Amino acid sequence: IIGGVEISIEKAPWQVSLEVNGYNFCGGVIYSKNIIITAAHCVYDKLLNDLSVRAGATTHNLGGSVVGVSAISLHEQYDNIIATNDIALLLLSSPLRLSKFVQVIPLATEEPSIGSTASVSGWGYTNGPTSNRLRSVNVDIVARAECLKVYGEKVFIRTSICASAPGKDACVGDSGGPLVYQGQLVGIVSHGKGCALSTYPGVYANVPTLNKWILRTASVLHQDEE
Ligand code: 4AZ
Repeated sequence: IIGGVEISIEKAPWQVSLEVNGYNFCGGVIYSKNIIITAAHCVYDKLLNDLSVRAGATTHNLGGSVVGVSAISLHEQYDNIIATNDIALLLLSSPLRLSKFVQVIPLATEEPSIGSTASVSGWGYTNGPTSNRLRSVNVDIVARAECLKVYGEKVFIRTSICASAPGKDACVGDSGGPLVYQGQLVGIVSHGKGCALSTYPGVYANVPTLNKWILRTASVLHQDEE
């Protein structure tokens, strides 16, 4: 997170840390007590047995509760070269215990209007002294035409949404984490050219346009578990 502030997990209790061998490498979002939403590029090359999810922790790699992953569903149209449809669901091997620090977030069904201020959080690169604590920053929803112009129609598709603010952005390591507007999940950190470059907004998986995919895929995962 570039240009943000430290927050405690109670301010973003839907945020989780994805870990391999106890090491944080991406973020994720609590969809239900059994299902995490993340970026496909975070998990497409991972072995199930190596992956774990830490919930309820402010400091990455410390505290909260750690749970294993029993299944991964990648978006069928995820493109690992250009990161379109960069979304995946993880089925947890045991349910999360919800608390003040561990909460589900509802999905937005409509895109916020241009200029709406949303917030993004994570343990990623800060462009400053490294912090092990969760950080958050406010970014504004950018007009689709603007992102189409800079990223092109192959990369910036209907299921993408972008956001930016001067000196503020998500960055490496924040991928898979939440973009939140009015208490609802509107995006999943995906990619961008650099971080906080003035002409290149951050690109997110567009949750309102992926809503049906998330519901359908989650219901299949929930069934598989029974
Ligand atoms: C990354 O490499 C990454 N500025 C994530 C987000 C952004 C850029 C890169 C957005 O994981």
